[in-house]
Amino acid sequence: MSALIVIDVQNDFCPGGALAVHKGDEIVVGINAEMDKHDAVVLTQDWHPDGHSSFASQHAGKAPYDTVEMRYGTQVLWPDHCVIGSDGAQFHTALQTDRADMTIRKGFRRAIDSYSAFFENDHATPTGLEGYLRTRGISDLTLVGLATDFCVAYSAIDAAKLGFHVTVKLDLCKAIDLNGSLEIAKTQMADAGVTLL
Ligand code: VGL
Ligand code: ZN
Repeated sequence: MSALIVIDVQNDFCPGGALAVHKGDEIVVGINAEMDKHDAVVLTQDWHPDGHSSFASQHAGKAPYDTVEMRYGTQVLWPDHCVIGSDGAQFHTALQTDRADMTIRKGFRRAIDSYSAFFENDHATPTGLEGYLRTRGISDLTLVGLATDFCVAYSAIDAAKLGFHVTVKLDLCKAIDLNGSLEIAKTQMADAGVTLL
């Protein structure tokens, strides 16, 4: 059984959004077409409360894309994005959300970010997605969405570590690419046993 995991195809990650990924909207048609090739479709939604600790606006003297040391490790600081209930947090209007069996939200605890669909950035607090997939008998995952080098990569690596067979369709992803982060993410995914297509 296979699932398509669609990572964070939300307005704020598309052109015109608060944390726009270059050409982020261009993958939507291809993602819709991919949905029918899988037994299950899961959407993830970045979902931050106002004043989330990953927002640069919450750290005096810091700017977006600076880093800070959190209790759980180094955290990149972002522009305010995907605030709960905002337009930016909604899925891109062309995404076929009706086809989704479930939507999993992440990043809703103020003190900790969650790039991965499986664990928060402490690599320990589960989102519950693993249980959902296992109880449905799903062993094969295809990941697509935004952004390749953050939420897609973190999710893919965690999924591989959990024992799922994981493929990332790079043509259905777009990257932020901060200081070479795309190349690093690709190497880390490959090292974790993720198939990159
Ligand atoms: C993401 C940065 C902050 C992502 C989410 O979806 O890749 N990146 N929040
Ligand atoms: Zn976020």
